[in-house]
Amino acid sequence: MSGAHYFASDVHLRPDAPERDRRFLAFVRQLTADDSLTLVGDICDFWMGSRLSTRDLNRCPSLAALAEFRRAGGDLAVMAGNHDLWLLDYYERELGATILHEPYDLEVEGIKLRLVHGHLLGARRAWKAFLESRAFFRLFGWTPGFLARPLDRILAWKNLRGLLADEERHLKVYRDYARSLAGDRDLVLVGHVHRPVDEPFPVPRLVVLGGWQRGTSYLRIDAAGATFHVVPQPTSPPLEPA
Ligand SMILES: [Mn+2]
Repeated sequence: MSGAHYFASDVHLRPDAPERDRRFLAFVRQLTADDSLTLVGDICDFWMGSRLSTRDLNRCPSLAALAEFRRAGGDLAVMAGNHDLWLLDYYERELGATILHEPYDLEVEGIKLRLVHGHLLGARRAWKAFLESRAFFRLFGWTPGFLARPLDRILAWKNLRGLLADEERHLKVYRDYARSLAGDRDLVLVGHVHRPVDEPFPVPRLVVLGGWQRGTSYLRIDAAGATFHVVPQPTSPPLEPA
């Protein structure tokens, strides 16, 4: 019997967000060895990759559950986002994940999919591109904790100020991108923007997987088709930038 194929992105695991980790853990634990899970970027927040050791990462319950899912025979594939680009070696070596490079095309149950994280499609600001450089990654990793935490907050605040405009700008780019694939792809699957979106028309269908800060969202494909699941949290924590 063949299982289902699941897609999620932008969980943004971080040590100071244990509730997010618990929800992702519950999601990973309900998968069976017949299932496939494809993670479309930013499963870990920048903080995880730049400041935690491999041993610390392996202690994260939901990351350990991903490794367990893989060991049990589940199929795990990971695409990098702008936050976890530097964790690809970790995902491959410690979790046993297959690394996907964007844009990535696959066909599941007869549905032709295009996968991209979304930050490279042309809507991001130059200062954010610097934050994704190896130089900034190293710098942030070396910054003492008493400076790194306020810096992390300032960057989050600077991101938040333009959040809605930023989301709209990205969504417009995503829609144009999806339209450009008409006739070639059936479903364009994107992350990065933390708002879950499912626009079946015009074809191809555009699904923005959405962040896990304020809810749980994932796409599930089985023989019956592709279903987008969104479960908002009853209490909403503050918005967080992509
Ligand atoms: Mn992102």
